[in-house]
Amino acid sequence: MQPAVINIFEKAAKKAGRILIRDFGEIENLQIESKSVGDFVTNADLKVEKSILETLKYFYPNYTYITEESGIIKGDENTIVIDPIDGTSNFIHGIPHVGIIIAKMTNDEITDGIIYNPILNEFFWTSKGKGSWCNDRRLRVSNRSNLSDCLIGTGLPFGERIYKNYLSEIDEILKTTAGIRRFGSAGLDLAYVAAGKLDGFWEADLNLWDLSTGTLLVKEAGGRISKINGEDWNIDCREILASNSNIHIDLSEKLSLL
Ligand code: 2AM
Ligand code: CA
Repeated sequence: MQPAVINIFEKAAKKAGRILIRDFGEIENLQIESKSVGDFVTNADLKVEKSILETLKYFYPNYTYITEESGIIKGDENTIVIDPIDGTSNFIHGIPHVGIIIAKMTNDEITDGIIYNPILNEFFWTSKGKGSWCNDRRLRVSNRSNLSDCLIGTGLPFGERIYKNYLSEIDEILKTTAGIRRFGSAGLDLAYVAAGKLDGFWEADLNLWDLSTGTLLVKEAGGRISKINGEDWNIDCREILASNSNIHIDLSEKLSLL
């Protein structure tokens, strides 16, 4: 049974998802405004976020909202984090790997969240103690324990996000695993770890809205999250290492060798 907060998030995401689908179909007509190198904000991001906020504010008028496009809307201690389109570059290029992310946080802890890909009709949800789900299916991380069998997701940096060790990280992971995937939505990548499709995932230089729901999805599906060096993750961390638990220490060691 979905908790009430998830029902409300589902309502908001599915309504906004219709706007996203319509604009995805008309991608060529979108006016694109440049935010910074390689990062675009589209009309769709703004429209989708506006629609989500409209629905959520009806049910939770006094909450605090942290959003990618509208910034922070200050309210009480209950906080909702929103990413209207995670995978904006995919969206702009007509690649259907995108998600609407909504998460609830209390006392700096993520307690509930959803990621909805309206194009593939995949609705991921999770609540603390209630497991992780995609549509009607309960999710469980993979059971692989040899790195050499494992498929690992990451997000390659670009533009201003380039950092010193990224090529050596990739070199180390390519040499010791079954390969790397780079899908372009950190939220869905974490959902794929929860679903057992990816065995692990790491990325640096992210924001809370990218990571919010995904971190709880992984934990509730039996996986593990941490900083890349293995230290505890918290909502102020901009990086993530997620895995099926079995390979967590191995992965962290490979990525911290550098
Ligand atoms: P977005 O699509 O909502 O922007 C892909 O590597 C991941 O990084 C996505 O989750 C993407 O979220 C995020 N991302 C893209 N550009 C970024 C930037 N300039 N700074 C931080 N995160 C970014
Ligand atoms: Ca994002």
